[in-house]
Amino acid sequence: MTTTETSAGVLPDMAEVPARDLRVAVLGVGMMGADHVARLYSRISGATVVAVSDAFAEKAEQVAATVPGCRVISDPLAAIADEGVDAVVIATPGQFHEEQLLACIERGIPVLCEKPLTMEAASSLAVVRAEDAYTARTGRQLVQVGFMRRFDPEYAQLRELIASGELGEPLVVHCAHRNAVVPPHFTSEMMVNDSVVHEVDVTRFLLDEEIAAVTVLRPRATRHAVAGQSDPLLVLFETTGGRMVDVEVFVSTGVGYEVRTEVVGEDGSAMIGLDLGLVRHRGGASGASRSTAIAPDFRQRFGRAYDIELQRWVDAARRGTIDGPGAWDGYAAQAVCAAGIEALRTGRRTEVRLEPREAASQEGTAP
Ligand code: ISE
Repeated sequence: MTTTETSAGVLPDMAEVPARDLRVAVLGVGMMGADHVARLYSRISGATVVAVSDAFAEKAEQVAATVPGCRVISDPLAAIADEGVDAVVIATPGQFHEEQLLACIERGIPVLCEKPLTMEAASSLAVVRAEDAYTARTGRQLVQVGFMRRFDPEYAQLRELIASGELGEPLVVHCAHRNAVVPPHFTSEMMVNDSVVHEVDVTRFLLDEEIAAVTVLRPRATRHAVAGQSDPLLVLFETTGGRMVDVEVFVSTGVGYEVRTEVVGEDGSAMIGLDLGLVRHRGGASGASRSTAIAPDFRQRFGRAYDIELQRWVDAARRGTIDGPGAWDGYAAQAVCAAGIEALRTGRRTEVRLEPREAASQEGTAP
């Protein structure tokens, strides 16, 4: 391996990709973590899952058994510190992310962290600053946040279309984010923090500017809403450039997973997420009908996005860096969600408090 002299000492050369696979530890193997393990094992090249960790030992054993040679390391911090681990995927509950991210930065290994980056804007900012210090010494970023929609081919196409100028200036964005069903503990706050957070990132990704203020309205609730929940919600973002984005978030539709985004510009509009795959025509006693399939949940709708996200992350991590939304993007999303929660509680328009960015390198890379 060649090396580079820096003020921090001698570092392996970034451009050099090691011949062996990236040895990955996956922390948290609930629905999302287990999905990442299966994907890394069966569809992604250049990586091997060498360890998993989970608060539920039985679950960890079960998932480890699906990958030859995979160990269970019950303490996630021990997994991060393990000499046999080159990179980490964090899919643990959000309250554990800060400590685990800081440990990855401390050890200098790349990490892909499922959203939220951390639970509050202040702790996300602490992660940004810790990584800033590492980047200043090495020129590398380590933290990538799992906003998978950026890797979805339709979102990528929409972003390119906006950037081409063909729509003129984008003025308004309409978003729908619908889940068929959510677990009984899913509160209205979670509708903002867990669901609308994706539209926060999509807005920043498509429009390339920050969100300045958030308003949340509560229409009449569905009779299927989880007890105490306001479902659906209408959320309005105002961006620093004066554009507006409305989001209908509706998490108990009983229908399927529907995520649509329409950008309206000065010279035209464009929409993604219509699920226009196979269109089927059927006859029947009550008349002929036409139908298309709707994805049941986000793992199907964004399956291709997860594949691209993980493959690109593995390729970058083998060079000791990231390729996608970074810690700053995770922090900015948390700051907007904090304003969203305040707006939900007070019913008032709430301004987003975003600290100044100190290191431009924290922006992550636009996929
Ligand atoms: C979940 O955590 C996700 O990230 C899904 O993309 C979103 O649709 C769902 O509402 C969230 O609970």
